[in-house]
Amino acid sequence: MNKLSLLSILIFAFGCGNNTQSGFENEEPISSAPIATSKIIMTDTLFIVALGKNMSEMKFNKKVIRVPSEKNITIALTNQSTDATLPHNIVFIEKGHANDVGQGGLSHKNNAYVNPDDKNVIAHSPLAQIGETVYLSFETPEAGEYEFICSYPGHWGIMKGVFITE
Ligand SMILES: [Cu+2]
Repeated sequence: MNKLSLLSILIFAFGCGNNTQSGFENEEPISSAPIATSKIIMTDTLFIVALGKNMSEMKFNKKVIRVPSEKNITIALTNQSTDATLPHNIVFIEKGHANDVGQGGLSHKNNAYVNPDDKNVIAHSPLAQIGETVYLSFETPEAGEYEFICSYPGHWGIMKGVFITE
């Protein structure tokens, strides 16, 4: 392959990447509607966005994440915050344990503020800095109602939602 055709491929790939990014920007604003109205296929990726200019505005763009139970899924979390002091992650947890998980993660900065031994944590993403997208693949738990939070210090009381597997 000569250098020119390699360059063309790189430009093409970069162009596609930009198109994908603009798709994120067109995400609907926060809504109480479930993320999926029909069963998603196990190879599907769910795109979640963290938004907000400051700590009082920060939020996930979904209040409810509904997925099949006991399936491998991938979550893509994009941090669209505009404040560089607002890294975010997404942590799927047992219902009612947001405060336990958040407090327990405070001393685990090097593990995205999640205690790796916390039995109330189902799965968690890395931290996404502003403008970044991070990915998390995991097998969803048995059918039931769970929660999701951002475990970054001070965020879990505000950045949270319901995680339903069915
Ligand atoms: Cu956060």
